[in-house]
Amino acid sequence: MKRTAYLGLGSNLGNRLEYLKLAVSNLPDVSKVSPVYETAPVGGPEQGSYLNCVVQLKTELTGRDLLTECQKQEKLADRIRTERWGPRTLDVDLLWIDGEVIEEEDLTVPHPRMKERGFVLIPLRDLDPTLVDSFSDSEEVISGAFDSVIKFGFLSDETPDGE
Ligand code: A4P
Ligand code: MG
Repeated sequence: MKRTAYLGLGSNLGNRLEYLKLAVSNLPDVSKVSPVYETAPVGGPEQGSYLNCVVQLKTELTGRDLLTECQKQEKLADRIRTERWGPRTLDVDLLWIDGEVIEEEDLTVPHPRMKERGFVLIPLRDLDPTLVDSFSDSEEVISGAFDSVIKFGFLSDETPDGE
């Protein structure tokens, strides 16, 4: 049975937009892609701003399969892991799978920090406002991120109707 899943993508090194595009074109079962936002870095050392977006999948893949897909895209982007929350060519996080909770040593779903982060909630809300409204405090997080999460553009050349 196909379920809805959301992945969060971020890049703050090199050609940031190209890294996001490449990942979206290689990910399986993509059904929708949010606009791209330029976002101030949260946590970690002093580093450049990120481009972030969220991707919706309609997929039969398990959470474990999806984590493997996320890590495959990071490898393709030549990501080198230095320090936690440090700069990266590509970070792909598994945010959410409809109806599923996973608590394993190397995989937590829903993503443990997603509900505190404007750079996740704002693009996720573009794709699924009902889901984001169901999180307590999401309005406060989103209004607090007003200055630090700025619409940058779209990954494809087509803009959605009304934009
Ligand atoms: N892991 C556990 N659960 C998950 C999950 N749901 N999705 C494990 C993905 N990975 C998950 O991740 C560390 C380990 O988390 C993995 O081995 C995986 O098994 P990592 O990608 O190697 O390291 P990281 O990304 O530096 O750490 P972490 O804790 O995932 O960081 P976050 O919370 O993802 O934050 N600021 C802006 N503006 N935009 C950003 O995108 N990203 C971060 C990273 C910090 N600041 C940012 C941004
Ligand atoms: Mg990560």
